[in-house]
Amino acid sequence: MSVLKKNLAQRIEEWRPRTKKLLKDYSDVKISDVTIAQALGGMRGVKCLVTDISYLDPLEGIRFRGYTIPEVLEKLPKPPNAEMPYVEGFLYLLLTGDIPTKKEVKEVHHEFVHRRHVPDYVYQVLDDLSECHPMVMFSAAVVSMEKESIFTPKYKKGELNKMNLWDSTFEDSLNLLAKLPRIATYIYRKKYKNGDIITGDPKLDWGGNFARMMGIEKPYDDLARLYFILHSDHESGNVSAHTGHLVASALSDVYYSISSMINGLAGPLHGLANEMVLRWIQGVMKKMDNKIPTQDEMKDFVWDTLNSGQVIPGYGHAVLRKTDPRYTAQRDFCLKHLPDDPIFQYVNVLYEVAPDILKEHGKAKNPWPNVDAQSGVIQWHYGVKEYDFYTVLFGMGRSIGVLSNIIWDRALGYPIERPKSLTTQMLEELALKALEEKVTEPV
Ligand code: HAX
Repeated sequence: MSVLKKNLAQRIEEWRPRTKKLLKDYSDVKISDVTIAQALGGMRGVKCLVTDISYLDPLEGIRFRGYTIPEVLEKLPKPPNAEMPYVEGFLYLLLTGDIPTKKEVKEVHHEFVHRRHVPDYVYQVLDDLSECHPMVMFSAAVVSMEKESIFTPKYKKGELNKMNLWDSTFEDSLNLLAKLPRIATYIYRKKYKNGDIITGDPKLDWGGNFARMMGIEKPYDDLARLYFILHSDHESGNVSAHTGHLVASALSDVYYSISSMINGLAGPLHGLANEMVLRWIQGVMKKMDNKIPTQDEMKDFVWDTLNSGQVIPGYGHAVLRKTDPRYTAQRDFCLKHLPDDPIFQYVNVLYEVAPDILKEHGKAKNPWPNVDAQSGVIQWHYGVKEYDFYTVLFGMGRSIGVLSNIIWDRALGYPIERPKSLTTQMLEELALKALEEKVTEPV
């Protein structure tokens, strides 16, 4: 058994009694009330999911296993001469909660190398779908590999029980993750580089090999590592993470679950926002004839968008109430590596004016930028100018977090998800009852 799997098994054994005790002794302790606004409003703020992989504080931003983004970037081992940590080490952290040693990271790397072969039929699927959106290709490639699942045949043979469900889920997850850099870069090179495919180098780490197969020079490898880490997880309630968790809760294997999570990520209010940001910025650039706008000029563009009933892409968030630290981490990367990039200048001017305008506009609860406001500009700078591909990159990163969650969901025996629906009439009756109770309250 690999070191990662052995340590994970130990953590699971240690953790299980905590979940069991909560269920046995405290199952009726209330953690949330649900209002009509929440039932009709996308369940905002309803506390009804549990994950220990990451936690999103509205004012502080994301912590992965208790570590902030700067802490993760500082503490995790890095490849030689690299600025950013190994994705392999980050996976180790998400799964076990421990900062791995370099030796442990190397072992995960070897696991990935050993599992990275992509079956021929996947290339056939990708070739056949090469006229489709890259997210369609990505999702289809993942689900086409369902027949590789180790979990599903074991389940059918009756070999799985609540104690060992996680084991074959772990195997499927590592097999899938190991193949993602090859699949994503094949999509990119097939679609946008005349099918000129670049072979991988097993000596390189997940992020480094991805950069190589994209055909992009340093420091794109560091950017890739940073990007995948930042996009991995944002606790469980966002559309992609929740979809992955939900589908997996029916014990669909991870190929089905990750394909579904990719489909959720494809929407413009979620993962596709990074593409929308760049489209918006470049629309402004065109109108400005590439001249960097003054703050006043940028204000006019922002108001024009708002007045036409559109959202400012890359701004706002359902949970966050400050500048997304994932935005800040990418901004720091830009300040170091591409401070003079013209699109980055636009992103900066937008940052200077948009929050105040959104506050004045008075609708968005969070006027600050999110992760997507900053990610497209870096891709563009390094030559990835095909917007449609950006969400595939997001999907690669998000797979790391969602798969870690699914493994733990299975380890802790989380059941099939099944919230309860009400009808509009029932809501009206509840509203009336609440009104009557208010009227008859003693003064
Ligand atoms: N520009 C203009 N209006 C905005 C806005 C923005 N950036 N963000 C929110 N609003 C509006 C909403 O459309 C909503 O208007 P209505 O009442 O007319 O429906 C109102 O403000 C209240 O919305 P909210 O409660 O602040 O935000 P939600 O939780 O409903 O939605 C979104 C969160 C991220 C979807 C939203 O802020 C948005 O559409 N932002 C732009 C798209 C974007 O950047 N998405 C990426 C988010 C991060 C992510 O998931 N990445 O994958």
